Amino acid sequence: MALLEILEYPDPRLRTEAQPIARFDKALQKQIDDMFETMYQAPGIGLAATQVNYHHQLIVIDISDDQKSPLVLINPKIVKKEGVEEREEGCLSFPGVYAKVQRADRVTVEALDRNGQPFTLEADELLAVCIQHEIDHIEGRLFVDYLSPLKRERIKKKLKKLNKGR
Ligand code: GNR
Ligand code: NI
Repeated sequence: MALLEILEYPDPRLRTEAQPIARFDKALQKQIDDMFETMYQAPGIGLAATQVNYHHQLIVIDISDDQKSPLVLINPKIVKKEGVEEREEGCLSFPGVYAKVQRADRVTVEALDRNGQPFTLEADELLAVCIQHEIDHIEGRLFVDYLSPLKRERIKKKLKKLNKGR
């Protein structure tokens, strides 16, 4: 397995729209394993392929405390959204940045698993937030897109300052 480099805002590659996955081969299995390793090491509760410069519709998630609930979503589609909830979000592509975002409170998502088998998942609370956050990534959207231009500008400046040190 291998750790992958996570792209950081404002890297323009984070705006790439991911392509659907059609081949469930060995290379895909390795990409999935490498993304889990990268997410657990970060640590994060989700990682979208876009964040590691792989522009295919692939998401890994694990919101458990013990790394025992890995979830793979390939070519995901949200088929139902209910309610509205505002929660604080973070993102591995925005180190140290947290902001409140309004999203659906419950979602139903259809996706393929790592073997290409279709499944449907109903999610609420943190898992629902995470699924929506990750699907945004593979469509080239970022959580700061929901903030005011002023807040977004402040975040951009903060990250620029942090990156000057390297
Ligand atoms: O690790 C993460 N935590 C998190 C917290 C609240 C809402 C969304 C997230 S996802 C984030 C990892 C990440 O950047 N995924 O794209
Ligand atoms: Ni993110």
